[in-house]
Amino acid sequence: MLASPFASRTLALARGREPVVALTGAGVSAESGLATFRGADGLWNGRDPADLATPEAFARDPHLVWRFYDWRRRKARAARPNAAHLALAALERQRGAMRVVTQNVDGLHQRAGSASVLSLHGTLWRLRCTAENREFDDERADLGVLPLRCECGGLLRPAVVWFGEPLDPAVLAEAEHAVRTAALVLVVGTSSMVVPAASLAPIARRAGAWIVEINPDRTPLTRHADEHVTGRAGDLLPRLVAAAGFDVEVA
Ligand code: BV8
Repeated sequence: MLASPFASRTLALARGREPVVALTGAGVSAESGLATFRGADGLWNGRDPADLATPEAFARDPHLVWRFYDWRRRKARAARPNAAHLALAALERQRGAMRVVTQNVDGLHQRAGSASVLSLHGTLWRLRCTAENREFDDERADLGVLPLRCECGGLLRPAVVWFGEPLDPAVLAEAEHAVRTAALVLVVGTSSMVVPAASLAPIARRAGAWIVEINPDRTPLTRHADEHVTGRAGDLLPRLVAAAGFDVEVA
């Protein structure tokens, strides 16, 4: 077996019984073919995705925003969980005492079998009626006429957290509790630029957690991490899980 690129303390904690949290971002889904948020064909229809993921954009042009989200749903449905998603699910299943806290809305952690996913920014697979403020699951492949409307006539929107919108306080409180009580926090595939998600790793570190960043690049978190392992999540996470003595599912 290849020597593990991970520090012995990382392996000891991964092998141990104390709680582990995996904080993930778009980079975990990159190897499933889903472009990262900043790299999200950054030229989606000539626009910056972040300019489309706002309530102002939706109020201005709900049809355009719905075309963006319909495109993202189609890409996410066609994608398959990759070795990174499967490795985290395998670790949770065999080790226990583990949570995935994700910024992603694609649903791939859940499809990989992770059972206790905290979705900080909601999901593509739920809709909200803007008139009734009612949410419901919707996994349809074909959404039909856009922008989507509720039977009540109100505009439907994706049940995701847009820029400028608050996160669900209960979800954020649960995520903060998870990182405060974790012994090991794996920060995987995120540029650590969007708050409050990016504040979770510093909270964990102040509470005494061992912070391991897995990313091909450096990020604003890198110099605060106890360990930065350079590389792809789909390569490194299975190696971490195997080096910690657990079986890894094949992608
Ligand atoms: C809020 C859901 C308050 C929708 C998303 C100025 C300064 C500081 C902060 C702000 C500011 N102006 C505004 C803010 C706040 C703002 C913010 O943080 N802005 C940023 C841009 C500065 N935050 C908010 O608005 C949040 N809300 O603050 O509310 C409030 C309180 C009360 C009342 C009213 C308001 C809400 C933020 C949530 C926005 N929604 N997504 C959707 O997805 O469509 S954000 C979206 O972008 C993602 O969810 C994610 O959070 C973010 C993208 O980040 P990443 O996931 O990290 O992806 P990225 O592409 O950036 O990086 C990918 C990484 O992977 C890279 O590092 C790359 O190297 C790596 N990688 C690539 N390949 C691989 C890999 N790693 C491993 N393996 C690979 N193979």
